[in-house]
Amino acid sequence: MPDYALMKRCLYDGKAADVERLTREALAEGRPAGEVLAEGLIAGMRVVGEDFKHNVLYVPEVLIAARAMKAGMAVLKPLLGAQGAGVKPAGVLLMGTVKGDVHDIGKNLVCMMAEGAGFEVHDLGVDQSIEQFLAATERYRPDVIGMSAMLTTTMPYMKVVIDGYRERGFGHVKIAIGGAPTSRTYAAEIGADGYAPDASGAVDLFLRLVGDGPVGTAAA
Ligand code: B12
Repeated sequence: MPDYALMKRCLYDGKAADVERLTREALAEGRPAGEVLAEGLIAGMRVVGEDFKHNVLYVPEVLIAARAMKAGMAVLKPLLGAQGAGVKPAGVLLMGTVKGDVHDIGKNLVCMMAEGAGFEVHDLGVDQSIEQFLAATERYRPDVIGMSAMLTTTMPYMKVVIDGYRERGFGHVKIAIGGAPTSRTYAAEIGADGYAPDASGAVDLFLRLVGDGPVGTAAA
């Protein structure tokens, strides 16, 4: 059994090389990539989040921990992709964290899992304005837009994007939202087509939206 407690400790301490090594070792022991992600990396980041909330950790430490998490995620990425590859036909997904918000760990996980489920994913990155979402929509013609926000101060921008899409004739594109402060209720309130609380829920949601949608390219 991998030492997930040690992995969490190393992530907390920002030891990227150790997190990467422990991730590789857990995989070498035959543990599934999804388990290593959940029990090691996400669980470790949860502790970081709690201590950040209670002012035990500050922004620099959280950034260093986030870098360690990314080192582990880089090892898992091809596997999370491979596990779903070819299993289900999917559509084109455009993902971005909204304007004013630089949190990208959750968004990146969603992108990885969606790629794994066979989506063609275009990741815009963080701090994305309505203009950037629209320009990328014209370029990539996505079936689904996925917006992420981690701050109560940036989540209202999701409505700005949704209203912008409806006003500019992109009303047919399905819009999904996610991120810690958002919810199903909030999605309904701002006119989004769906919400999911985590990366695997996000993939189910995208598949459903693509399957149901008028521009869907595949039946889920
Ligand atoms: C890491 C982190 C940072 C890092 C970000 C590094 C990075 N590259 O992402 C840094 C240090 C930069 C940072 C900065 C700040 N942060 Co911060 N941060 C966090 C922390 C600790 C973890 C977030 C995280 O990565 N979680 C792990 C991932 C896996 O979870 P997730 O993001 O929720 O994503 C999952 C789901 O939400 C969902 N999902 C996500 N996106 C989407 C999209 C779609 C379409 C779908 C369907 C699903 C979906 O699936 C994901 C995977 O399962 C959280 C605390 C916490 N517990 O969440 C605070 C937190 C989000 N930060 C917070 C704050 C206040 C800030 C700052 C304002 C601090 C400051 N004073 O400067 C700045 C703001 C910077 C900015 N303008 O964005 C607050 C937000 C409070 C609020 N309610 O508004 C939190 C909650 C901490 C707290 N409790 O106070 N932060």
